[in-house]
Order: sequence, then C-alpha cells, then structure tokens
Amino acid sequence: MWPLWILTTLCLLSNNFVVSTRELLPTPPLPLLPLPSFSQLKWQQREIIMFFHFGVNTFTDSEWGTGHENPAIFDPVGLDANQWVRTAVDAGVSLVILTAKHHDGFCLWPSKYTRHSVSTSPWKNGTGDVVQEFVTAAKAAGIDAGLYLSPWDRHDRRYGRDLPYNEYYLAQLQELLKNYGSIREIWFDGAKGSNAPNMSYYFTDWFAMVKALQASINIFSDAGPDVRWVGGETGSAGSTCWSTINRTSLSIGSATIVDYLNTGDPKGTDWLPPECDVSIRAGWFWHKSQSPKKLSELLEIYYSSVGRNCLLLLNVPPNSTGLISETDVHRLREFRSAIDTIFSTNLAEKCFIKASSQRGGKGGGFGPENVLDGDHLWTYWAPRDDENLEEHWIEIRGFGTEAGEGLKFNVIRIQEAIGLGQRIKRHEIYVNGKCVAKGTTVGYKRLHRLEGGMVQGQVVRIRVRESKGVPLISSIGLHFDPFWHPKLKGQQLT
Ligand code: FUL
Repeated sequence: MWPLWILTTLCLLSNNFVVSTRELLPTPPLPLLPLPSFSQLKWQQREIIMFFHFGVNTFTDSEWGTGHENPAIFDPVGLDANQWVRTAVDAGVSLVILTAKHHDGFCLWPSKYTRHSVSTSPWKNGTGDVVQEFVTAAKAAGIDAGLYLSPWDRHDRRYGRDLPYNEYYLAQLQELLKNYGSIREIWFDGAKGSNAPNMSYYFTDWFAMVKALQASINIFSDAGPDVRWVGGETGSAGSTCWSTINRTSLSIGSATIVDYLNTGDPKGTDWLPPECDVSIRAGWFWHKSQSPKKLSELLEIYYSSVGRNCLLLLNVPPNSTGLISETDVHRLREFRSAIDTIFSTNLAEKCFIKASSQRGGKGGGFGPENVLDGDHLWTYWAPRDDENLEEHWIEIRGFGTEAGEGLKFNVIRIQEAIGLGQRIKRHEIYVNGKCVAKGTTVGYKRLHRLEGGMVQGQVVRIRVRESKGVPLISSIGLHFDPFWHPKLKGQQLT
C-alpha cells in the first residue's frame, strides 16, 4: 500500500502534465419548471402542421355525418395521398394528420372490428386502405404522420355502453398505432352532439395504451397530456399565451374552460402547449360551394397562432375525387411564399447588439449575439442573475447605411429558450426611445406585427419588464412584411 502523501504528490505531478490552459465556461442557469419533453420541443419547432378531414362527409356535403351513411357513397376515384403530402411539403409542413374515423364512425382503414369502413365501399372494390396510403406517402416524402380517431361515434351500437365501447375504441387505437409505423400525434376530439348518449371514456387507459405503442407520439386533447386545444376553432390563441397550465383544472369536452385553455396559466405545473386548429375553408370537410380563405386571412391566423407561442394546425380537405383542390394548393403556395418573403431577411443580422448585462461576462457563452444565430432553442442571451439589476434589456443598433437612414421594419420577432422554461411575463419594444409595441408572454415565438405600420429608427430596444426568473432570449428578428397594410400610418422615429 502506498502512503497517502506519495499518492497525492504523484497526482499533483501527473496533473501538471495534463493541465490545460483552456478557460472553463460559466454554467447555464437553472431551468424553471415545468419543462417541455423532447417530443413537445420537436412538435413546437414544426410551427405549421396540416389536417386532412376526409370521409363520408366529403360525399354528402355535410360536416357531421349521421352514422347512417351507406359505404357505397365512398368512392374517391382519383385518390392520391402523394398529392396531399406534396401540398403539405410545399407549404413547409412536417406533420400531417388524417381523420381515420370522424363522428360518423366510418373507418378509412379496413378495421377488423366493424364493417362500416372502406372495406364495404366501392373504392378499389373494398380492398383499399386510406390510412395506409396516407402514411406511406408521408414516409416517402420524409414527413411525419398523425391520426384523428373520433371518440364520439354515431354509427357503432356499442356507443353509450361504457365497457363495450371503450373496448372497441381501444381495439381500434391498437390497430392504428400498431400497424402503420411511427405515428407522431394522436388527436382525441372532445366534440360530441348535445343529444348523444352518455358515455364515459376511459381516458387513462387510452393514454397509457397510446404511450405503450408509440415512443415519440404527442397526445392531443382538450386536456393533453402532451398538447392542449387552444379553446376555439379560429386559429387564434390568447395574446397572453402560456405553455404552462394546471391539468387538474382541465377536462375533456367542457366548454367552460375555453378561456383558460386560450391563455394558459403562469402558475401552471404542467407543460401543455396549445395547438390552434382551423380550416382553410369555412368547413372542415370539402364542400363544392366553399373556397379557401384569402391570403391576408391566413397571414392573420399565422400571426395569431405561431406568433403567439402556438402551433397552427391548418385543415386542408381533400375533395370527392380524392385530391386537394387546385384553389387550395394555389393559396397554400402563396401563403408559404409570403411567410418566406417576410422572414427570410432579418434586418437585425447586420446590426450591433448589446444587452443590459450578461451571465458569466464577455466570452462566457451567454452574450446577446446568440440571438442572431440559427439556433432558436439552446443558444441564448442570459442576463446576470442578480436581484439588484433593475431591468433586463437587449438593444439592436444599426450601422453603416442603417445607422444613417435607420432600420425600416414592421414586424418584430422574439423567441425564448423554452428548453429552460417559459419565463417572460411582460415586455415592451422601443424604437429610438419611443414605445412601438407591448406584450405579455413570449414563449417559443412572439410576433409583433406593428399596428402603426412601418417604423424607421436606429436603435431598437426590447425591455423585459417582468419575468419568472431571468429571461432567456434565443432569437430576435426585425422583419418587413410587405403584405401588411394597417389602417394607422407608419412612424418615422429618426
Ligand atoms: C371538432 C369536430 O366536431 C369537427 O368536425 C372537426 O373535426 C374539428 C377539428 O373538431 O370538434
């Protein structure tokens, strides 16, 4: 046995040989719970996802089928799921969700537990499977698939009898989540007609079964557990929108909680971000008489959903031929190209940037320059964590031409490093010392499309007036939206 002093000396000596001159970095701040899961973070970054409402209603010009539809009406002779997926990909969408069964109970796959499905329809002589074609097309295009399975079923006789219906529903969940590869979102719709039979859904069993069958899936319902409904179908979240909420205050299918769902809860103990579902047309299903919303309406929806810390779930209904109509394809192209036009240039990239303080000092890895890199999650500006600091701010200052003429923009983008929790409660934006926008929450992404129109100025300061812990900002953008024509006149703030 070596004496301790010899061991210590040897260690010190050997350390001398390996000691490096590399400076150690200051550690990141503590997270502020609750935090998103890995799958929720992946979901949030998608920004826009797409819904396909398709089924017997597509052939009957209705929104809620009765459950008595004859499968003989289902015959989408030109069905091409690749065209649906191409439309989604061209719109920048990475996850598409299909109504495998809507309230009418008709199944788009040949379920072994009912005859009310594609198997008794004339489409492909009863040998077709829309769910299969849909997931195969998504996989071929390299995007993810999700499924909607309506709890309310107006066709099946078991509906209204708790045990048999829950067993039926679980059997179908297993078919869908076992046989079609990776499914990334499952949509449990809380909707149900007022005269429908009473029914208790065994949500605990459903959720557990889903998680047993799929590793990276997010479960959507009014109350999560992974993604919550935003409380309306207009594609718009509250201007205050927390990803946090108390799940115990939520229930599925209750109209009384919509305001709470819309804004979330700063004191919420669960990370349960909202999804804004809205249709490109007035109805969820295709109707010959309807046409897509105008580009300006879609942009309004984008600012009120993605721009308010949410995901936009945009429904685009395939028609009775089994294709997405050309009018919708065209409108979606315009929509994507408008978003790209607005956000592909960030005027702040050409600017000086400074902040009220920075964690660990210069070179510590938490400087304000992090808000201009391409990582919108894990590199961020962190101010010094010091109770005596009165306020945290970050400032963008033009130089060269921008210093003379000033920066011209009408959209401000702010993003929080939500991997460490959602923190900002109140913020304000000043251009040359004048307040041009105020808001509450930021979250993953907050967009301010300026009500006063374009502003022009040399110095833009974002002041965080209130936050839970220190604010952590991962990205900032100053953008110009040529499609925005507010009633108020622009302001020259030079
Ligand atoms: C609602 C349903 O009743 C609509 O038909 C549609 O599926 C929409 C997404 O959810 O609750």
